[in-house]
Amino acid sequence: MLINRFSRVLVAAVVALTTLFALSGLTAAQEYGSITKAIMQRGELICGVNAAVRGFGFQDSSGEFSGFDVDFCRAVAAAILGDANKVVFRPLTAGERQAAIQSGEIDMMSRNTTATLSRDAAWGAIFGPTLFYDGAGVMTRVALGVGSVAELDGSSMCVQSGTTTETNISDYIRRLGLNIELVVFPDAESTWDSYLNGRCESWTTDKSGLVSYRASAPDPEEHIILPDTVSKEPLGPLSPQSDENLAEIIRWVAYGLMEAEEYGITSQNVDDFLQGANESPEAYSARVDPRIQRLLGQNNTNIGVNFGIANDFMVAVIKQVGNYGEIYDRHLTPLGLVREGSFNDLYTRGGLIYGWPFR
Ligand SMILES: N[C@@H](CCC(=O)N[C@@H](CS)C(=O)NCC(=O)O)C(=O)O
Repeated sequence: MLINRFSRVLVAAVVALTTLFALSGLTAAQEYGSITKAIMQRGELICGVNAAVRGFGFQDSSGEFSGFDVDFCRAVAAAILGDANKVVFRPLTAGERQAAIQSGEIDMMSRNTTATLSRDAAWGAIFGPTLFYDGAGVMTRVALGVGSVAELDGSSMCVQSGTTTETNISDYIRRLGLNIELVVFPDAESTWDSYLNGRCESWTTDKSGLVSYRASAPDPEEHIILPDTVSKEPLGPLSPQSDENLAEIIRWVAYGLMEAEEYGITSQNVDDFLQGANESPEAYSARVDPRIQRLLGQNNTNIGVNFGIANDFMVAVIKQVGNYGEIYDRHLTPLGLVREGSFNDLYTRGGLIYGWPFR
């Protein structure tokens, strides 16, 4: 009797679990990652972002976050939860990043963060694809009449702590045999204000950050960004290494945004590429490129189900957030960050933005 009841409970549990995996598209061997599961149960993605760099991650006076990196969090929320608005943004300074990713306080980070070997190892993170290829640079006052970092010999330079910039500029100064005093500040505002107030003759950060701050300066034309590129700064999202499921979702959202741009699929026209309710697979295949069918998870393709999310997750992402180019144009083009001819152009136009195939 007891054994009977026990086996009935066991059978019911097995049936329930099998149904759950069948519905989610995951097999028993690939259970949801713990963070992905928590995001689904909570109904919100907690994303660590910048609050101080216009165009990338910025919090306005009403508390709203916007920017290129912020939109990537929104894209991941659309992929996992079907709704780009289901994000809680956690503002992080440079020095707060490691603890935030290690403590589980955030699910992921999308905040002008450079992928490096030591961060990969020490932060316990998985870096996603590079979304913006950058390099550190130096800004100085036009009035100094300086044309390169070498000409700043004997002066002082403001830099923010907890950044790759801090170590990269030291290496660069040593390499050029210069005597430049580095003055270190804990956040972007104090670094920028100190430079503006004349504490340092120059300041250094990623060139994207320099462009962003210069655009908001009271007198932009009084500051120049020197031609030196101090380092490589591949900027992209990251997530804790304890959840490979989430890291895969992040990776494929990033590549999906790039593929969408490559195929000319935008937030405005994505519906034109979907299979009609009464459209046969043959008619649909004659009308829409099979690469696009897969990107959009149409016509019995196995796409999002591999990660336990909506098979057509890229439809929600593109509809609600746009493709890579739309996101770039919305936030970075207005800053004056010219995409054409840069590393951040699509590979079909000579850049490095190259989405892996949805096959
Ligand atoms: N990419 C570099 C630098 C990123 C960084 O934190 N840059 C500064 C200067 S633009 C910043 O965003 N500061 C904003 C803040 O700390 O509030 C890194 O990953 O270390």
